[in-house]
Amino acid sequence: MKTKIAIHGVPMDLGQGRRGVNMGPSAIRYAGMFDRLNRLGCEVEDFGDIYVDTRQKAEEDRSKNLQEITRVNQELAERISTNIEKGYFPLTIGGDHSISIGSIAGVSAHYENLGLIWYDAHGDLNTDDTSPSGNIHGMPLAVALGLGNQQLTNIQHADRKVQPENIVIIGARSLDEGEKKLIHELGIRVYTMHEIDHSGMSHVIKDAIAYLSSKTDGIHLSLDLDGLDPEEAPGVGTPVVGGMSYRESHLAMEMLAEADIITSADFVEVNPILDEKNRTAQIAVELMGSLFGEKLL
Ligand code: 6HN
Ligand code: MN
Ligand code: MN
Ligand code: MN
Repeated sequence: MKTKIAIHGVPMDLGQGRRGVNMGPSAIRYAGMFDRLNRLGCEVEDFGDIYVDTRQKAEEDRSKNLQEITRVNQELAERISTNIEKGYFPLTIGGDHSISIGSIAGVSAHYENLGLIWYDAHGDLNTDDTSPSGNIHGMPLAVALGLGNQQLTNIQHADRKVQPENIVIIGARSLDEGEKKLIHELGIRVYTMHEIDHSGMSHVIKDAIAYLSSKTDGIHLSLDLDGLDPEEAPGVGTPVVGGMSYRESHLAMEMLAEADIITSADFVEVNPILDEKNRTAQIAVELMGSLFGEKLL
């Protein structure tokens, strides 16, 4: 695992319908992110938050708040790209999942064959045409594949940022019809909750690592806290029952740390207004610890 970490906070709540997720970066910092990573021997630099203009205006686009989400993701992509050149591991904290558009765009130019682990209850594979909500946080994986609104797919460069065969989705249990269709058409590997229940997280992660590691030269982890069960991580805007447990999630992070394959990451969708005593932010920080090599003994 790389030890020089660049933190980018994105207080974004325009990609979904519930307020409060803009306070996610602050809650994650308050839960002790810096010290936790620092104690592990990482050299951590916090580059602060990217400004998000939340002034209300008349809706013009099918995808809600498209203009400001595009602008913020463009800026995030540039900051991440610059920091990769400086040798940093980019760790992005949100904010809703629309920020992964910029995060992946910033990372993608630095790898020939970027891999992607999407740890989420959802597929986030909607486009302008298939989205039931118009919320851009349901679209970032489609955008990474070069699908959907062109303003979003054109950030950094116009081509596909990630190839479908380099993607795994882990923990899915709420997929829209258009997303299911796309998964089948593109042959994206999805470990739904069924596979996790059936074979166990250990097997699933081993399989995902084997599937991705030989054909990729870098792997981005995009971790949506709603991948976890809302009983354990309640501070998320789109909770779905029957999710991955706290322990399973730690195991997943520990195995990824051991495999030493993750080259950038996002932790998103922490909503302190919906949380209980900052538990979900705390879990995010604990999972970061495991991802960067923290051990129980
Ligand atoms: N997330 N599939 C739903 C939609 O509106 O497109 C929910 C998306 C949730 C997105 O949790 O990052
Ligand atoms: Mn590229
Ligand atoms: Mn989700
Ligand atoms: Mn998501």
